[in-house]
Amino acid sequence: MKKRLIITAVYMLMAISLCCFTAGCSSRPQNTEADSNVKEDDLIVVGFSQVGSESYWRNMNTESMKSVFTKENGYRLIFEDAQQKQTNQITAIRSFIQRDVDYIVLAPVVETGWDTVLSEAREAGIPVIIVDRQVNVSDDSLFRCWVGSDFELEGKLVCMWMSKYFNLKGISPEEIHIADIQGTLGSSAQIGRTNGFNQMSTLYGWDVVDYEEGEFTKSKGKEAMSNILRVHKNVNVVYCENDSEALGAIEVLEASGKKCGSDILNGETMIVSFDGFNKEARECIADGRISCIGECNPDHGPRVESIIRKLEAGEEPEKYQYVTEGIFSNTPEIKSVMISGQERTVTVINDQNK
Ligand code: GZL
Repeated sequence: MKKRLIITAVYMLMAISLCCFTAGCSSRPQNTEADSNVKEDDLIVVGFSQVGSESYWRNMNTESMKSVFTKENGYRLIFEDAQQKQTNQITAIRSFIQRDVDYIVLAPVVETGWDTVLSEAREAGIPVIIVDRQVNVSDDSLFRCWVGSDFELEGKLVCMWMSKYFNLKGISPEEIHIADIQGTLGSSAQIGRTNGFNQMSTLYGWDVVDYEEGEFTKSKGKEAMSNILRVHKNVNVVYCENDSEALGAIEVLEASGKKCGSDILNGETMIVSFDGFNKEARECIADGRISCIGECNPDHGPRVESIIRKLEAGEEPEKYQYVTEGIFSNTPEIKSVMISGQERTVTVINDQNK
């Protein structure tokens, strides 16, 4: 009898704990199939087509997007790296359409060639947000809005800084022999920075000795610098359209026995650049090998997320949203630069804040 009672008690205890477990009495949160479906259904699905991973800037930009579009923030991010090929971006957008994402975010490698695939997204009723570089389309209703940099202004600001520096040091325009290592041809960043450079170098009367394509990469920047040095022995300023190119140019110049710095009247070669968040490039500012960097801010994740929040709330975001950016240099005497009525402060980079 006693044995049966014990067995009965054991069975009852087992029954109670089984009941408790299935009814969610356990301390562990229940993560049933149904719960996870509900959570997945609640997430906003964002398809992001990224240019590639060609530069330190691009990787920071990717990190910024990934750090915002997380499950904790209510998103499921589908990330596609295009390795700097537009065909890969078009394929990615079509896959986003097939998967019926809620939003498509595109960082376009170049400005043209987007009308057809963006029309397909519009037909599918999927809003498109353009980030960083711009698209040149026949109908700007093909995207809801764009957020990024004013690349032509970036170029003008860096050239204005150079002009102020040359005046400060008594260097006449005739003594300037400058080359432009361009970014990916046809990208907004290249188009804008080259346009700014062309307008200001003409205005100041600088001798532009060469243009070489650097594709925003260090390796192509090295190739471009070698090509320039082979033909133009008098080049004494190199305008690099991003930091990765500048680091490549410095490597080649130093290997050829040249010294990179601002003292061009004593044979140094001045390097200016764009981006400003690459640790190596900031060290080059602190040690004088890079004289000036036009800021190009990669932190677009929060900006794009704020746009999506507005769209989710039924609001219409501003069509073109420009990021305000400054200048980095190692010359404390130049505190700001003014262009087309816009003043930008110069942040001096040194060993303490590099
Ligand atoms: C600019 C961005 C450019 C960066 C480069 O917003 O498109 O592309 O300046 C990057 O570093 O490769």
